[in-house]
Amino acid sequence: MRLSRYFLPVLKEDPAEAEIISHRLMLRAGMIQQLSAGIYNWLPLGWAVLRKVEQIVREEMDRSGAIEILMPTIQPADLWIESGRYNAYGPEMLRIRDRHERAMLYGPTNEENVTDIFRRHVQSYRQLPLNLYHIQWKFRDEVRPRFGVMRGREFLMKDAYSFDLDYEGARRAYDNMFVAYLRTFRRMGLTAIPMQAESGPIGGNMSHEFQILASTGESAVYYDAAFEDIDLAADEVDMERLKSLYAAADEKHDPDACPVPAERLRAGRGIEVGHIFYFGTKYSEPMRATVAGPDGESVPVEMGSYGIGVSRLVGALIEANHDARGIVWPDAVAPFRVGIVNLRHDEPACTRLADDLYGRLRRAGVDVLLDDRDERAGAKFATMELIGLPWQVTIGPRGARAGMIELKRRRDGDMAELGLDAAVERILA
Ligand code: P5A
Repeated sequence: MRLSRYFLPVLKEDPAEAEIISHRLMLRAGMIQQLSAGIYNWLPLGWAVLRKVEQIVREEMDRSGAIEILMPTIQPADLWIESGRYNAYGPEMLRIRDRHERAMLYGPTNEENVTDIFRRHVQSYRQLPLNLYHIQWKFRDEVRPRFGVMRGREFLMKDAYSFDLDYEGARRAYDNMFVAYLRTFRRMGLTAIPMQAESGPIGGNMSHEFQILASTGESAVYYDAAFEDIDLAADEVDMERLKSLYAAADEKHDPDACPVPAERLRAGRGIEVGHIFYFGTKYSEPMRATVAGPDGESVPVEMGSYGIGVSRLVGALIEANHDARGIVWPDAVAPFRVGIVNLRHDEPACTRLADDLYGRLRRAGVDVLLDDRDERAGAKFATMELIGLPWQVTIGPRGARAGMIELKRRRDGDMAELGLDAAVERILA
């Protein structure tokens, strides 16, 4: 992409309304723009990151055996009356009437919707286990939307729903999602700490929150250092060990009763990016989602639901990856892998070299942003630092005449003067 043809409305000043760093940086880097409280436009750079995050979530869900569908954002109230949650959910739910005065709502979650799909199509235990997921916008009329996309009113969630014949099966489904979540966050370069949690309005009696570590996180967490090097590549992850590792939120952590030896206890700050629930027959019973078991007897199906805050993750990733000059994207979610700054677009040697490198990287399948604007060098560098692409290339008149460019790694500032071949090789490595 040529920056002269792109849409990147960066802000020079810190926006006054942003209280936390990720919100400030997302606004300044032209990633998002607020339309109404807690409701955001995703501009090209933000949308590019959101899509990358979404794709990693999707790939790990698919790998876990879950199957993607798409349920609508608008649901009929009837289903929620059937499950008994319509009144229980309260003012967080956006209630709507259509032209026929039928009660509708903008879905804050989809347990009822997916249970309805299930009961219409699945009758036998032989069709189990089943896990259906989608990635869809939700609306929750939060009392205090804040921190940008971290607590929005409209936000993108991945929500999966598992169906099993019995508790044992449901437990396996839960563990399977547990591991898929750790893999998902690790692929984004994040360390996620699973913690036992309250199940709130989703219900049930087994629930874990996944907190990713960031020094600016909302809540204090204490955890066993062993979380940092669990082998997630193995086909069979050791669930017993994984679940036995200690993790506790600030209010639950008791230094005197803590089972982890001091040298292995870590304290950090966390942001909740995922939440999983086992709730048995809470929805299947009132909604009559039953299957015939091996003995022919009809039983309500055992369920769980599993959420990841996809749009929240974009903010959380920035909280975990930034410095004084801007964002520092992990490779896996960077909107472009390389940014090229052509310092002198009026100098043929510079422009030729910039175009050459741009073309070669694109042909190799690399996303590149080329700053070909007629701007001061200082402004170009500031923009590149702010948007935090993993590799920065600077092309100036002196080097260009010798066919040399300067390659810098955003994360550690490591710098090298290289010819084109060597630069391309380093970037592709
Ligand atoms: C699980 C999937 C559920 O809704 N039903 C379907 C269950 N769980 S949850 O914990 O309420 O939400 C799942 C994740 O969504 C993110 N999230 C939000 N992100 C941005 N703004 C919000 N207002 C918001 N509310 C929830 C969180 O990451 C949460 O873990």
